[in-house]
Amino acid sequence: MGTRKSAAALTATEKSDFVAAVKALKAKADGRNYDWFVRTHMDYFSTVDSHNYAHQSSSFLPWHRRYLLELENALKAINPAVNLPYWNWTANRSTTGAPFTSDFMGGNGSGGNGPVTSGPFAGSAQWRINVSATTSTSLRRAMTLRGSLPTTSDVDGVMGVSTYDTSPWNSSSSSGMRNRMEGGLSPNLHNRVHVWVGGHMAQVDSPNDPVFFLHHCHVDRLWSRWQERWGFDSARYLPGGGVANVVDVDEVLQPFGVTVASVLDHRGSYTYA
Ligand SMILES: [Cu+2]
Repeated sequence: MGTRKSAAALTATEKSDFVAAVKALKAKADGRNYDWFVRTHMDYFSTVDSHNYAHQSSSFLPWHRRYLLELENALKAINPAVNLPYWNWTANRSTTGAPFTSDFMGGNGSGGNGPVTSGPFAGSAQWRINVSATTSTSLRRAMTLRGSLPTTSDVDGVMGVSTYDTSPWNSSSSSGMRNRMEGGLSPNLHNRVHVWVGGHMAQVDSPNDPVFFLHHCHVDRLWSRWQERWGFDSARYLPGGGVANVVDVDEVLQPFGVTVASVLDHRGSYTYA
């Protein structure tokens, strides 16, 4: 059982262990290596078998929860001490503070939408982009050029919405927690962080930036906080069943082969500090 900590609270060893495990996963020749996770996110960006598994759908939160857990397990197979850290963007809002330090995720891109110039993921010799929507082979960021980071009061507002999701269960849902968390509805917690970081994070191949996993870990932590308040049970997830092309609580999340119901209570696998 792992404990996921804030990136701002990691020790020097925890940071270097995490970076080393991520790089070892990237260097793995085949199977579920780092680039498999990038490709899977791209493949599931749009509809697969008439279902929007990963985005603009009720299953946005459970799909990414399982996706993160599979990456964390792949990192643990390399180093069992590693846990996924989260980037609390309501508290850590600087382009030079945690997690964007030169001993961890590295800093901003140069110029407009340029290559990252500091840290362990700067330049294609250290971190080569292999699976991508664009031709750039080095990691890019464009922090602060567009949008803004959500505030604590934005988060508190979303935590207070007791209904998980509402019809039509997509980016047009005009009520419910999920669309406010994902981004189709104000205050838009998740999408705007992708846009704020920019570069690869603003593209379908966003997992090429390792900070993707820290961002989504925080989104998962917020869902967990919401579940603590409103319930981890299956009845709290909507839709409950019978809605065509929407992943309901008893349907399987592909490509992982597990049901939504099986990922709702994560406390047997990991907890948040
Ligand atoms: Cu995302």
